[in-house]
Amino acid sequence: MNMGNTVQQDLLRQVEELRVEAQAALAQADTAEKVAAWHGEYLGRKGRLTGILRNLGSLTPDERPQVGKVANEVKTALEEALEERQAAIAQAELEALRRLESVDVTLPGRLQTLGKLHITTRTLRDIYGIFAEMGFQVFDGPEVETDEYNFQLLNMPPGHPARDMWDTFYTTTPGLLLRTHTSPGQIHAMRRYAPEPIRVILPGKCYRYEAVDASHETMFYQVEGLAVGRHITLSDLKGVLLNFANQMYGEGRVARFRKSYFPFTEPSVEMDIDCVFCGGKGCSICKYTGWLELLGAGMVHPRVLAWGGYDPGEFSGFAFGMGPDRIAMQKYGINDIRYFFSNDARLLERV
Ligand code: FA5
Repeated sequence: MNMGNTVQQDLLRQVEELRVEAQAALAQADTAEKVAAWHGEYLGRKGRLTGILRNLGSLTPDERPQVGKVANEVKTALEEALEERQAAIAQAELEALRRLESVDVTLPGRLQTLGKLHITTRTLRDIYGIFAEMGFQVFDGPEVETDEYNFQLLNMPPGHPARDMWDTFYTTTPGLLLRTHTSPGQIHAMRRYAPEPIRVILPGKCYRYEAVDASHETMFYQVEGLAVGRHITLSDLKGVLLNFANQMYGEGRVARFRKSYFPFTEPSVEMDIDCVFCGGKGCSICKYTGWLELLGAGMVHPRVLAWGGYDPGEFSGFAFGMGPDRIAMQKYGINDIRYFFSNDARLLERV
């Protein structure tokens, strides 16, 4: 064994030691930063493997290839190990991220708040259902009306004092206004179907120039009813409305009809039912009268029938108009109509 040989073996030993040490260190490097530092220390241009190979010059030309070969093998093996390590770290980082973002199925779920139909919408649907069974179809009329339909064709010519009861909001177009009631729909329906018999209900929004309080809004709903045919009498009106009250509020309702006045019906009545809260004994809801006001109604005025296209000598009809917001208030014990449009979802929980 000569000197060169000893140096050669020493270098081979150093390379082998480096391999073992580098592999152990790589196993400890658990982040991309530590792996990069590891690469710099062992395989970089100023790294330890390069440092060892700088001593190749002290070997004889015969000895160099063997050390060079072993060093290259170690370098390749370490580079492969590095790639594997990098891939493992990337995979682990991805897993950690996935765990962080994933759903923990053992956590209790968040309660979904389900929407509900508005109380007026529900009441309207109840009303449609009850009248559908009695053969009434739904007929839609416009919310923006002419003075002619809202007043004149309902027997209220310009200057008629009853117009004051139904004052409204006017558009900048003369003669065009927001309807104060659904009654103009009577004319639309009659003109559409005359001379056929009619049984319709006309639901929709109405507008009034009104002082707002617990039972009055400037925008509210009405449902109009209209039946036109031969031999229709006030008894038919009473029968239909009593049937409606029994279905809407429960069987056994007592109704009372008071004489009233509407320019478009003759005779005119107001219908009350016994208070659904106290059974007629008297309470704060019925203002201690035992009665709840339900709607206005009457026999269609002969002039209105004629303007609708029917011969009043041959045809007769009844009409009524009710306020579904007020009906909902009575039915569900809500004491202020302003809740209906105040956007407070707690109102919906009360039904
Ligand atoms: C009328 O509007 C008549 N057109 C009803 C009618 C139709 C009579 C057909 C005869 C034949 P009245 O102004 O009373 O009548 O209104 C009818 C219903 O609408 C009332 O009973 C009430 O329930 C509702 N209502 C009226 N004004 C308001 C308001 N400001 N806020 C909420 N509801 C209202």
